[in-house]
Amino acid sequence: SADDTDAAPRAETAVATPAPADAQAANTASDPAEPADIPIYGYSIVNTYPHDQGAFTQGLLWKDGHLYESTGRNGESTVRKVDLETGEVLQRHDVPFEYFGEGLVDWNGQLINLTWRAGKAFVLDQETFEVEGEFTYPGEGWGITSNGAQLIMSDGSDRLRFLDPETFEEVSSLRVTARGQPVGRLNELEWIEGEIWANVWQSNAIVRIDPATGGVTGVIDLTGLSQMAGIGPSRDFVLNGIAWDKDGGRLFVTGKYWPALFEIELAERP
Ligand code: DDQ
Ligand code: CA
Repeated sequence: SADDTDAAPRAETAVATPAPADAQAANTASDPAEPADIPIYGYSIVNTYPHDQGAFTQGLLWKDGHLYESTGRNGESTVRKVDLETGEVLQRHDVPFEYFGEGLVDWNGQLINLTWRAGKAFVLDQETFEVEGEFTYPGEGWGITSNGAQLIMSDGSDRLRFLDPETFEEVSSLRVTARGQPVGRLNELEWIEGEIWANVWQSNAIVRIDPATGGVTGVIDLTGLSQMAGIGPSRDFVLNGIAWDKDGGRLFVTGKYWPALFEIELAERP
């Protein structure tokens, strides 16, 4: 499929993310709707785990003691249940070749898997991995998560859509901004303690978003983590995938085709 090669050509600056600098610069503007300073966090690695180097990671989540992951690219798109410690794929669903798989969210005993440009999502049973249904949506599908009441999806722009989880109708949407400037390329999502965290595609940044205003309340600069995984500068093998174990308070991140997955903690920057 043409989708495979359809990513816009990018300068080699992709890995040296502009996001923290943008957030820094944006701090000079004055918008009373957003905090005076957007904190930029570093990170420390708590644990390193193996990750399937053949996984073009699109969605990542933690549920009932396991990781669930979706992968992309035509012919490589899957939904998997993964053992954290070994990285072993315990269960796997292959998405038909014509679809480029995208984000993944769990909802009510099911797993919902987006596709990039087909405008279609698949609904799988979390236990059996059988496809039980599907739904359509306008535009592209990138990341997806849930606030417990609605599904929240990204499409590569600065807009997040909130969907009714029963009808899949859009109920509202949110523009994401840092000091009033749009923050685009929002990709993999994770609902964490009342915030939306998002990977910014082809950057080392995760942004923390206030779901009430769309304002970015913090930027996590994960520069250096791909190197820790053994991945050199690349515009394809990018940071992507955030999972939150809310019971254990553990934060997991990985990247596309990375041989490692990390538990990290945020570090305050002076
Ligand atoms: N998206 O998932 C961010 C929406 C699109 C990714 C497009 C990647 C194109 C192919 C990458 C080839 C890697 C060797
Ligand atoms: Ca996620």
